[in-house]
Amino acid sequence: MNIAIVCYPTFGGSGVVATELGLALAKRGHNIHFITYNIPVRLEALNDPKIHFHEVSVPDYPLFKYQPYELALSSRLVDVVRSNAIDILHVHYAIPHAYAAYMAKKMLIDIGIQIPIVTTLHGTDITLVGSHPFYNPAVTFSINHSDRVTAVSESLKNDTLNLFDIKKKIDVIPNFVDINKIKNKEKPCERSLLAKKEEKILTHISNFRPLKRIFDVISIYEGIVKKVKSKLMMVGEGPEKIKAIQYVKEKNLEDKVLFLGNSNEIDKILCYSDLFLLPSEKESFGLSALEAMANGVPVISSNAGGITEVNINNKTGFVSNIGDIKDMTLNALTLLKDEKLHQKFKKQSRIQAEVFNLEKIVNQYESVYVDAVASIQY
Ligand code: GMT
Repeated sequence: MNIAIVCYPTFGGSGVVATELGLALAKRGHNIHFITYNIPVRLEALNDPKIHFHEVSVPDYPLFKYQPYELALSSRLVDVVRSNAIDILHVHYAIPHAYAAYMAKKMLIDIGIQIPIVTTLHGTDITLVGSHPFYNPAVTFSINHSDRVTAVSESLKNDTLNLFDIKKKIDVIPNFVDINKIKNKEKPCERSLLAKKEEKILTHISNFRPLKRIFDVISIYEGIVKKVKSKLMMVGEGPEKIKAIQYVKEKNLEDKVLFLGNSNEIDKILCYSDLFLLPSEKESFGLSALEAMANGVPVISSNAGGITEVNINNKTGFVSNIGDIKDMTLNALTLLKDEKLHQKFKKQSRIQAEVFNLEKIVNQYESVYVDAVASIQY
């Protein structure tokens, strides 16, 4: 098939899922056309003849206070679909992608082309931004006018049904991880550059937005480091980072809390991590937690959204109420102080991650595509 994928090209989860999906589909022989405003961060394979990138540019015009990205995107979609005989348009993140796709679909009908749209809902497009009254009608409309709709967790599906007036069936297709890629990389982890032999390593990866509660991450670590020699790796970039660095300085923890910035080497960092911390306020799935588990890293998390569909309490880690720093600290200490239990949880994390192995999930997307193409009435 010729598949067009629209996503955000950033380090956020939806862009990562869209990119990894495109790469996996290309390996299966499909032609993949990414349409976005920058090359997606995990897209290293532009030399693969099956992968194509189409940039969306929005020319600056002084009359506009806000540049009309969705207008430029929908025009670009028309152009790419027409020139590349695209069979299916898969948009990740409803805002404004599903809306732009609907406009493109209508424009294409005018020139005799029928194209099915698959919309994948990722999280904040529903739970935070999309449900705002300013956007709600447009998001509801775009979802209801997609040919197929998928959500990355049961929790996100339920949130969507509760927050919008949805007439469309929503299929849950969870996020995925390439277990074989991780297994093939397995070799001794080079942790000596970051921590001493006797120190444990705790890791947090996110885009440092307020809903990730990165101050909870640091507070949990403050409780841990009093009892267990350890370091905290903070991976990512985002609005709360500067404040967090300042806080760490004030607490004299600069030599213990390392801010590593954005990284394309997540597996390398996770390979030497002992625990992963994810105390989010909202989290439709928690892809970073799944990536941690696939690397055998147990997760200490909140019970927000779909996290509990990934991190199984008392098996792959522990789950606490949002904001319950004390409980999360005690849970982390339980694992860090009991080597036998820690090893058991590491093994169970790897096993649970297999549920979300890439092959299985990509099959599900492929069958959604086949159905969507078949549903188009000529
Ligand atoms: O919050 C992020 O890290 C980015 C955000 C996005 O939309 O790009 O992530 C959402 O989608 C991810 C992939 O499906 C999920 O794993 C995250 O849980 C979800 N984030 C939230 O719901 C806050």
